[in-house]
Amino acid sequence: MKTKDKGFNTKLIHAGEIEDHYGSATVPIYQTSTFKFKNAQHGADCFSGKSDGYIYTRIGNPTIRAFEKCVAELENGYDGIATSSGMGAITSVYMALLGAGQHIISSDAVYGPARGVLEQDFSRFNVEASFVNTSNPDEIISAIRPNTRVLYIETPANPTINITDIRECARIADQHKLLLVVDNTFCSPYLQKPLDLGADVVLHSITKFINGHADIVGGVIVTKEAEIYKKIRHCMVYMGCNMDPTQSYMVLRGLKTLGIRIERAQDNAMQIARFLESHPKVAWIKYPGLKTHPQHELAKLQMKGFGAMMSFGLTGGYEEGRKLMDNVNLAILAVSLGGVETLIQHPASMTHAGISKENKLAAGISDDLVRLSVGIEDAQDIIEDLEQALKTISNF
Ligand code: LCS
Repeated sequence: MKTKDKGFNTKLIHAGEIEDHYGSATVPIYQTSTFKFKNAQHGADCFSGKSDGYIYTRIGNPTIRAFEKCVAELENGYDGIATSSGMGAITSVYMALLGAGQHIISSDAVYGPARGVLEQDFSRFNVEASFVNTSNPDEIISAIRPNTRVLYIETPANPTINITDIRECARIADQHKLLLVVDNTFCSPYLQKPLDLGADVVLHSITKFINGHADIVGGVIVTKEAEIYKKIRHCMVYMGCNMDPTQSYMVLRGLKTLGIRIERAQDNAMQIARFLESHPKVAWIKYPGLKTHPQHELAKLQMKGFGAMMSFGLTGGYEEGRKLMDNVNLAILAVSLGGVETLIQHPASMTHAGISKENKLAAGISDDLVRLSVGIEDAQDIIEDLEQALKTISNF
């Protein structure tokens, strides 16, 4: 079925659908590593691109293609590339778009390993990286060098919930001939469409909202144009960062409910943010839906809703934050995010532990920061859980 002119929720259910031999209503799992050629000529045609037949699952597979096509439609892009993990997506993009002697500007607050791999690994190949507060366009402009090729942003950022103006970044990127890459994990295409706002590449850890059920790890990249798409696909295939057919099947299933999951999770998140905002033991809270968020107006402009992610600090600081996490019952103390279950974690000692204390502080990742990924349970139950856990800690 053609879904290009259909609504987002219809696309979630039908985009990327394939017609298989048996008329299967859902996309089947083609759990095969390799595909039969009809004859030697067919094999040669598949390799030369004259035939679009499948060759080998690292290169392509019908279940994986269904997922890639679906997300490409959701992001209004040219085509999609599914990867083994979100980091597989990020490193494939870095590898494809950067070379020795070139420079990337990245948001300072990004998922820890997205920064760590540039600092510790790509640096060994003479790729230079600057980390700036991309919420301030002047900082981006000041960091541009003659060898800058890529502007990489995460918005809202993990875990500071800082928001970066995608349109403004696209304008800067255009002017300075940079490629703009946006990690859209915290929003999913339901809430934010970076390619429509001028980005060249959008990527996700599908481990989060896109799959939504905390049962698989994966990633996806969507590009605006064919040329960049080919470069990234080449790197992904040659580095072997491909998704597996069963992973693709799982995420196609999880994806179908993205719209209703996000609507409910962000409705819960707003109620929880209001509860935390007025609690005497909460020193500060960052949630895009609150007027106190410094980029609340920007969030209204570039996001369709405020999402389900928030961070907050306690008046008692680091130690009391840890105590809070030890005393929640319903919220699960775990890293990751974007699932149907509420998760709580402490980035300074967990997801962002690999970043130096100095860089963490400079990026706004304070020791007292607690991150909450709000699930789709009943809001009142989540609030009651946080309330009882907050009672166990001291108020300083
Ligand atoms: N981008 C963002 C914004 C992320 O939050 C993560 C993972 C990744 C990329 C990498 O994706 P992965 O390879 O794990 O699929 N974020 C995590 C987090 O906050 N806790 O655990 C993983």
